[in-house]
Amino acid sequence: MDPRIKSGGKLAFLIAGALAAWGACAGRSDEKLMRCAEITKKPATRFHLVQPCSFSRMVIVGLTRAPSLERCAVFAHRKQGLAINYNQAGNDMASNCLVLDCPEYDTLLSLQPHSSFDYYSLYSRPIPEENTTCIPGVGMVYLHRGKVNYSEAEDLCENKGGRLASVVSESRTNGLSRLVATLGTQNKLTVAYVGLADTKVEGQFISSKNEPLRCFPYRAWAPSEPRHKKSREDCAVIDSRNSWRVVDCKSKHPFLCELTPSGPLQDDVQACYRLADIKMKAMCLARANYSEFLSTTENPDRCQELEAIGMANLNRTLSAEGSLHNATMGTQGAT
Ligand SMILES: [Ca+2]
Repeated sequence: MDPRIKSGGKLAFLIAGALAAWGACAGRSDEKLMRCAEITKKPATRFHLVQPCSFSRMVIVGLTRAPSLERCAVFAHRKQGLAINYNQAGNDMASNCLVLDCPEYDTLLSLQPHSSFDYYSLYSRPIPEENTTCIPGVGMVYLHRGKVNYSEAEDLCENKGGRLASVVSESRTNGLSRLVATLGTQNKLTVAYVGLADTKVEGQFISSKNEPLRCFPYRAWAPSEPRHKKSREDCAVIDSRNSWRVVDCKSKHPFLCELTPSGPLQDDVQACYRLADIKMKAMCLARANYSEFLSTTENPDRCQELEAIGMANLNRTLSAEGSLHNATMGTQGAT
């Protein structure tokens, strides 16, 4: 989470005012605007164990031999993968780190049982939403087809567990634009709100993650954009032809919401450890997708043991019933 500038203190108020005067504070809220160096240094998002003893058939975009899950995760981030099949006990020669372009997201039912691989994803919580799609290398994106104004779009997106989609690279812009194209017919230009606005300081565009656009080299403004004819033309839409445009923030459009990669809250895990019964504890941790317990890789028979107590199918069963979703959606907040 970005640190917030407290609104209560007079000193903080003066600092915030000074920052605004320098043209450095132009976010939607009072959240601190990120510096370019902070953006490049942001820690990579964690991969979470979603299903032990399972192998995903999503498209492999990279494979390597990795001595640890952490090294596999570093490799996966380099390949812009969103999920991993990982075999910690793999033999010395074979690739044991398979990077996937997208996570399993409709259900977990397309996972195959496997005696040595575990399936990890950046998105540990089930994503049941019908209008959510994977953009390979970018992330999970929810397209809201109903028309709302920009601030309604921000709120609805936040309620979905995300932020208005970032457009700061070519792969993002083109992937999002393809989704926008599904809103209309081939010859009709369609648009949707994305996370880019210059609400506070004219001409200084900020992403929904409080990242200044000037920190990124990529631009996709349509010809004669960004326009500033009216005072409220501060909010960006992406069109179905790979371009960004500025519109009146009160105008109503569909929007694109990028779901935040998610993991268990620390509190969930701590609550699980307070349970005395070993099976209850394992089930609790499986619900929280806590990897260290289930990925006890020193034990070569762990998959058979998990199968025997029904653990290997637990998430799958719960997910199919929708109860895992209910159990985990109450724990908002990403790691
Ligand atoms: Ca403007």
